[in-house]
Amino acid sequence: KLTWDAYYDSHEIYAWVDEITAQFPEIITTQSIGKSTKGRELMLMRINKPSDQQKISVFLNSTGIIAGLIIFQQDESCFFRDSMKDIHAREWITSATTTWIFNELLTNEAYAAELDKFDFHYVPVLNPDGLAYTHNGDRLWRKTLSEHNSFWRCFGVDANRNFDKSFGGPGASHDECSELYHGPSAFSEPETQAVRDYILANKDDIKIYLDVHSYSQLILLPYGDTSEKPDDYADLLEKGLIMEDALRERYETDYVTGSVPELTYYASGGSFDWVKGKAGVKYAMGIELRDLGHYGFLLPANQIIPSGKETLDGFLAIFNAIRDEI
Ligand code: 0X9
Ligand code: ZN
Repeated sequence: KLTWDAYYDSHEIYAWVDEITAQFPEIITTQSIGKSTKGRELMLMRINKPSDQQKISVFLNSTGIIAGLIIFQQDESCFFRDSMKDIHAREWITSATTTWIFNELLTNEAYAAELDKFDFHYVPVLNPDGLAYTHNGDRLWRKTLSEHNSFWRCFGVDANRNFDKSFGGPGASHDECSELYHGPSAFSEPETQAVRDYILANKDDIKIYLDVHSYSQLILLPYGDTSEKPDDYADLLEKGLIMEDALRERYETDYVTGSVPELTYYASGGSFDWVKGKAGVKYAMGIELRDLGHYGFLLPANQIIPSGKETLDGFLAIFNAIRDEI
């Protein structure tokens, strides 16, 4: 039973998925979109209220476009290079925040109308192997747990350098011992293959792709592999700023919106770069959750619910703004 006053491993998160799916069988379906290197399930929740489907198909017929379909990709194993100076931990706040958000959307009557408007495709844990390893091995682990060279001692690939957009370009490492190792080839990891295949099968429906990370309180816009911006960057920036404002309202938590190199560093082979640049999903972006580095990855669990509340505010603001536009 998740209580959001502690951080959990994937088997506990999946137990919550099963429980809430049993509680709302008419709204939620789950499916496996693949298996991790170590054989863990890569689970996707579809949160799609039947009445919504009616309503959405009307929108589809009248405007040509359906209400937003949203994917949250969880990359459980990332950290900023400059955070090496801090006490390190993992991006545990990402799954904690998004599970809280979906629990709230489903169980708090105040959000019933919001559920009518969106068809969510939600991956609670994209890197369950890495997450398990942060709980029982190396708390600082960022990568997957795949082994690509039996002659060498290092393992794991940075899943967020493994997508096929400028694969092996700036901000990724050829060194398999690096935290930023891009892998032997694009989509070498079962975790990134699962996202690729699901997106390619659903790209005409998916209007928003949101990649959730921590930390730094940033709304990251494409691209990460180049300082060139997409032609429609102004649209993404406008929506990002709407999310930024909504995130600030409740607790005055400051988020900053901008392109990846403007706000951080070059990062090639990133998931939302591929989703926008190759799969053609217009609103593909990322968010780095709390905090600004005081606790960093060791964010106390008593911040999970506040993070959930403000992030839900931000998500609803941007999803509705994009839906209104469509
Ligand atoms: O470096 C990353 O993968 C992300 N930051 S993190 O500290 N969570 O590791 C930023 C990724 C930027 N996204 C893309 N280039 N698509
Ligand atoms: Zn990350």
